[in-house]
Amino acid sequence: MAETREYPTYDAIARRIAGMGLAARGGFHPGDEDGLPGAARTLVLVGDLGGALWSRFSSERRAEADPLDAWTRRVLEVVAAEIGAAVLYPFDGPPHWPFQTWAMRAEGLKPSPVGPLMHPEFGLWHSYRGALLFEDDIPLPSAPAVIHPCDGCVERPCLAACPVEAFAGQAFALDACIGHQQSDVGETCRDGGCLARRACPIGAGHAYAPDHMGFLQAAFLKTFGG
Ligand code: B12
Ligand code: SF4
Ligand code: SF4
Repeated sequence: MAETREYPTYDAIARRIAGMGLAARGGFHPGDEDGLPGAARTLVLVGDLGGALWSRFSSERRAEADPLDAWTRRVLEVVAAEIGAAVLYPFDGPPHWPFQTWAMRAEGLKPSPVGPLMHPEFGLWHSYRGALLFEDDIPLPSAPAVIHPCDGCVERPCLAACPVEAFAGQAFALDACIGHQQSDVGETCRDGGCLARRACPIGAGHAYAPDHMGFLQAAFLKTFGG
């Protein structure tokens, strides 16, 4: 007789990853059109809220290339094996898995004018670290009706804060941002984190710690700075 596996509940998944500083960020039941590998019937997003992963990552990080991504793979692979899931990562690719589209679907979030999705509590201080795929229908919480704070934000201080107006055009001006960060006057963005993100009042109390901000900017420059 074929072996049957009991799949975990959504709450059990959330509890299992919470100890790693990671959060279950909703999910959905994919169809063929999502082009996922295997026979995936449930996708659960895994992410960070307000830099909660930083302390656990800091104590477990190793001297290796892309340490946060490598740590993420280590911890999620262990969990996935335990609970019968496969894992997809936002940092694999290109082509990249559409994590922001998945997050809009799973949690009802919408993009801010500076790119990252806006979370009503954590503002711009959250991210995605993986997606767990299950070949079974796991009941999921429905995507909440989320208030989008940007809709009522008249002054939009995020847009005015960038010293090189990287958000003035149709697309994010990546070269201008990188050029500024690598220049003699780019220290504030480079070491303290993106000024546009820091100008947003929503979730400001959840802003990442200075060493976390500096780490992310350094990783960004390493990946995209040439
Ligand atoms: C390539 C990439 C970049 C590129 C290009 C970004 C872009 N906007 O295309 C660059 C280098 C510019 C970049 C920069 C940053 N990125 Co980036 N990036 C990615 C990455 C690896 C792939 C994106 C992608 O092409 N996906 C494939 C496409 C097909 O799918 P999709 O993303 O779901 O695309 C849809 C939606 O995103 C939506 N969409 C995206 N932006 C917007 C904006 C508006 C106004 C609207 C209406 C829709 C919309 O439209 C797309 C089509 O349906 C993702 C991780 C991932 N795998 O998604 C991170 C990711 C999007 N980045 C992220 C972050 C945090 C940043 C930075 C803030 C990094 C930093 N230094 O702090 C900056 C922000 C700059 C900016 N203003 O956009 C986070 C966003 C988290 C969040 N809260 O939403 C992600 C999800 C990584 C993660 N691990 O969490 N990034
Ligand atoms: S400053 Fe206003 S418009 Fe900009 S991200 Fe924050 S809430 Fe949205
Ligand atoms: S890091 Fe600095 S230069 Fe780049 S988008 Fe943010 S504010 Fe602008």
